[in-house]
Amino acid sequence: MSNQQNCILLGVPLDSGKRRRGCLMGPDAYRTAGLEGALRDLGHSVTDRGNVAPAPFHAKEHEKLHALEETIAWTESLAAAANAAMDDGLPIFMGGDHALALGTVLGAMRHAEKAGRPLFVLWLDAHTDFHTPQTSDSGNLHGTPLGYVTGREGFDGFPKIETPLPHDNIAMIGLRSVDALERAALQETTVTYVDMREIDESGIAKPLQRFLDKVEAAGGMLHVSLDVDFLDPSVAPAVGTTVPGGATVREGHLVMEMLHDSGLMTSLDLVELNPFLDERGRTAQLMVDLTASAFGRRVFDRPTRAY
Ligand code: B3U
Ligand code: MN
Ligand code: MN
Repeated sequence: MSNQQNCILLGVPLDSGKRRRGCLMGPDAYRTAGLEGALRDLGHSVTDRGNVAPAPFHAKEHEKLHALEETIAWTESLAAAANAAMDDGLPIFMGGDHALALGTVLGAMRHAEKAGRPLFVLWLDAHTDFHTPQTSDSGNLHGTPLGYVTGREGFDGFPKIETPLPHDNIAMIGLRSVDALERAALQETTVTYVDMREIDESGIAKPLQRFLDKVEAAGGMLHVSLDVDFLDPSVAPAVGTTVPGGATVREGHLVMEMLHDSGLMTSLDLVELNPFLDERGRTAQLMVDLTASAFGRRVFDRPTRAY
C-alpha cells in the first residue's frame, strides 16, 4: 500500500465549547465504531495514545462566556499534545467539540514552524467559527477557533498567538450558518470561504482542488478539521447544532478521497460528534467511514482527475 501512515489516535473528551453536553463521549464512540481497525485494514500503522486531559484549572462564572478557564486549560494541553504527536506521525483527534481546535491548530502551527513549513487549514463545517469571545452572541467558544489562530483580539488568558495563521492559508467549505459579525470580519480577509450555494452551482471538487493545489505549491502542511455538522443532519444526526442543507454522504467521501490522493494532510480533527444524540451509532460509523476514505479506502483504483 502506498502512502502508509503512522496514525496516532488521540481521544479528546472536551465538552466545554458549548452548553449542550455529550461530545465527551465522542472518543469512545469512535473506538466502538472501529476507527483503529479501519485504518489498520488500509495498511497503516495505528497507535491509540488514549485520551488527552486538560491542564489544571479553576472554573469561574462569567456573564456570557461558557467554561472559559476549562477551554483555556484544554488549549494548553492540546497544543502540546498535537505538536508532540506530529513529531511521530499523523494525529487524529477524536473529539470532543470544536473548541478542541483552539489547541490542535495551535499545536500544528508550532510544529509547522519547527519544521520550517507553512501550515494550511481546511475547515469542513456549516459554521465559520471565526468569532472572538467578544463578538460571540452565544458565548460558546467552539465558535471561535479560527478567530483565535488568525490572531483576532480578545483571547485573554489563552496562549498568546505569536505568529498568526495567514488568512490566505485557510479554506472553509460547507458554510450555511454565519453570524453577522463573523461575516463582516471574514469579508475583510482573504480566507477562502465556500458556501452551499457555490457547492450546488459548481460542485465541491473544484474549490477543494484549488486549495489543495495552493498547499502543494507552497510545500505546506495541512490540518483538516471535520465538524459533523458539515454533513446534512439527515445522514449525520448526532450533533448539537444541526443545520439543514449540508453535504451529502457522497460529497463527504469525495472530499476525503481527494484529501487522500493529495497526500497533503498532516493532522485531522473529528469534532462535534455527540453520541447521546446518535441513532444506533450511524453518525459515528459515517465519520469512521469518511476517515477511512481520507486514508485510502476506495471502490476502485482510478487515475486522479484534474478538476
Ligand atoms: N456561530 C454560532 C453557532 C455555532 C458556531 N459553531 C457552532 N455553532 N457549532 C455561535 O454560537 O458562535
Ligand atoms: Mn465547528
Ligand atoms: Mn459547525
